[in-house]
Amino acid sequence: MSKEKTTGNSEIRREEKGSSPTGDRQLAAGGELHQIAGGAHPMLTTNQGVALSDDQNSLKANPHGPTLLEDFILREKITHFDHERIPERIVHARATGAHGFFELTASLQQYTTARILTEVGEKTPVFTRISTVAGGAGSVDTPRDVRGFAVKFYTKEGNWDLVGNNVPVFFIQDAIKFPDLIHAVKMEPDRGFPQSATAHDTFWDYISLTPESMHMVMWIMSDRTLPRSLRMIEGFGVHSFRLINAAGESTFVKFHWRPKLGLQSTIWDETVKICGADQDFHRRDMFDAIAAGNFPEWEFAVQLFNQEEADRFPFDHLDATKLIPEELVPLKVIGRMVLDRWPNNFFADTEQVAYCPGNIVPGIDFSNDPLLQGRLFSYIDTQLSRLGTPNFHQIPINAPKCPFGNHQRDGQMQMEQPAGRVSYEPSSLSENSPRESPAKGFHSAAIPETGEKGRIRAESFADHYSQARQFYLSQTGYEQTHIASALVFELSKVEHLHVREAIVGHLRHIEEELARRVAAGLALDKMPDAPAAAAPVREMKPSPALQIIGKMKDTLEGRAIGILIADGSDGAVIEKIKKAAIGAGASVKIVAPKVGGAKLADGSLQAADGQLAGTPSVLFDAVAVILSDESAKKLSMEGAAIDFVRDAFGHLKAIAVDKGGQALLKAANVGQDAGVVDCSDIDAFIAAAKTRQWDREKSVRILA
Ligand code: HDE
Repeated sequence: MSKEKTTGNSEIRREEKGSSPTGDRQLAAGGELHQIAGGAHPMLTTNQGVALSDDQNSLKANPHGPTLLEDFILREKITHFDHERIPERIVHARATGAHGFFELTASLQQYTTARILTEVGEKTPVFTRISTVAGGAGSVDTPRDVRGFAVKFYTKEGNWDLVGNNVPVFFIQDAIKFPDLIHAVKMEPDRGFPQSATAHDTFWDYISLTPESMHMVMWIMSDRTLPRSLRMIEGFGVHSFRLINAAGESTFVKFHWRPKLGLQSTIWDETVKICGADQDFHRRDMFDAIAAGNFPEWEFAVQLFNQEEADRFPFDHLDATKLIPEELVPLKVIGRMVLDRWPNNFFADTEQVAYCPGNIVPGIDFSNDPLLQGRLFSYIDTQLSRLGTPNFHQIPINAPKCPFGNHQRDGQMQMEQPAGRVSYEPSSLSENSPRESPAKGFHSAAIPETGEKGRIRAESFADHYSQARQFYLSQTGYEQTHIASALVFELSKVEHLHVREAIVGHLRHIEEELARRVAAGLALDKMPDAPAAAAPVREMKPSPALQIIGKMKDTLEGRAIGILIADGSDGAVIEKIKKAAIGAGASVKIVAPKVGGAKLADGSLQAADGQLAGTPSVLFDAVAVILSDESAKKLSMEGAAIDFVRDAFGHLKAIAVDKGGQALLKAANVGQDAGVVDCSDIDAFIAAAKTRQWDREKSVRILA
């Protein structure tokens, strides 16, 4: 190593001289074994396996001279870097993925031959990817948006992909409308904003002219689109599928995921602030939970029904803007999914995974839902453009874990080396080339199809408002208020008055009182006319299963509690709160003005998990504020401390305080109610922390 080249190298040189705990021989890229002189690290090589002597300096003609084109090491490294990104998904680009398993707990043998649904106790590996829809790959985790909920089951009979959402219905009834919907929701093409938001003109313009989306609009304006954690969302296969049994009989099925931690959402003001505090809020939450061994878990359930039952439903189950109320067809829990392993590499798995609703296994089949039918084409096509080759199934995350093989050959990035002369069938030249399996292979359900061909929408798809109304009327009063307020917020961002009015017109079919609240929130001077409805609005029985609040669990598991402390705080009180919160299943973080910690009343140092300015109360489900009088005084001059308690109160959270904490609340002008608890009453604090102080909301913000 010549002297003038050592700039920036000293660290590396030192490491290379260290002793090797793992032995000297390492497998370097390219598969060749290299001897490393006394080092603990594998040799750094080019992609051709050539060892690098210097990765800090490019090749120059002289110390101050030009860089030489001959530098193949520089060119290889930069070229690879230039090509690191692949086209991101046109939708669902931003996501969190994890490995895990599915375990069947009840057999569906009566209905299907699929082994994954009949072999009780079998654990099938899965990879699950939960996404937002509208934003790009680098967008934030917490916009108001639907969450994609895609599961790849690596079954013994091939891969089965259940590519669903956290909302059981969809915006549109026919796949041909999807590009328009997505163009309308994505950032507006002339200005390039807003990123991952529905609150803009083109989205609401499109919606106002698409009455079939009204049911979905109710769902997206509810707090379902503001999940507290990805571990606290439901998942739905959305479409009806078919199960086929050994006798060839078919039963319709809808698939559901139900979170073990129950449902929980944030509220809008909190969501906006979370976005500022931590853009990776959901990804980090999932990563931390898995790292801590708190594995996210869902129950898997089905709704089963036959054609005769379907004929009696007051809606068409092939219309993806409709759901089947649980009260009409109860859910049967048949298994569970546990996510217990974070990918080794985000790109390799979460980015390269290629789901396709067309990936199904023998014993499962499609329904005629026209949205599903269109999806069966779209996903393979999009993977070709994203991953660039028909061999994307060979990428480890996409490859089946059961034996597979056929006569498809060659193509870009072919990783296999099939031997022999035969790459076709039928053939008589090979003893062991793959053949059809009439008995075990995939069979489509033999469903007779009759009728006239045409670009037709079934008349049974015409009712666009009844289930939207049912959804709204099924909510608690708090949730109805949030829906109304969300509509006011979103439509207030819409510049075109006629679009605001058109939406309010639709709301009149859903519920007159909702339309009035939104019209008042927008200060419309007169109530817009409702558009003509294609079918009369039916009264349907409210379905409490559609609520979030009704599905919250009485637990602190998976929830987080923040304790704000400063110099002089009482260590015994902090310890007591911590113990009780952890005992109830919560994780606890200490927040202090300085990250190194605070000097407690007894002189000991309490380390902090987060610095106050970077750890606002929006990151917690409940907070405690334990302060000496002097620190309370100091912090009452600190905006971050004032915001900490004001936001906790404003976001309806339980707050435990000692005398100093109470003083900070007073300085922040924060009120008192049953959710503000003295720290001596730990039980009351824990009970209050398990819920939100819903009644408080009307005292902290103006709602529609
Ligand atoms: Fe998708 N959708 N979609 N979608 N979708 C994609 O495929 C499409 C629809 C869903 O984590 C794309 O690989 C069409 C409904 C999820 O990788 C694309 C239509 C539901 C994911 C595509 C729909 C979904 C996607 C983009 C109307 C819920 C993410 C990237 C017929 C049941 C999967 C990709 C992942 C992704 C097309 C409607 C869920 C372009 C044409 C309804 C969870 O192929």
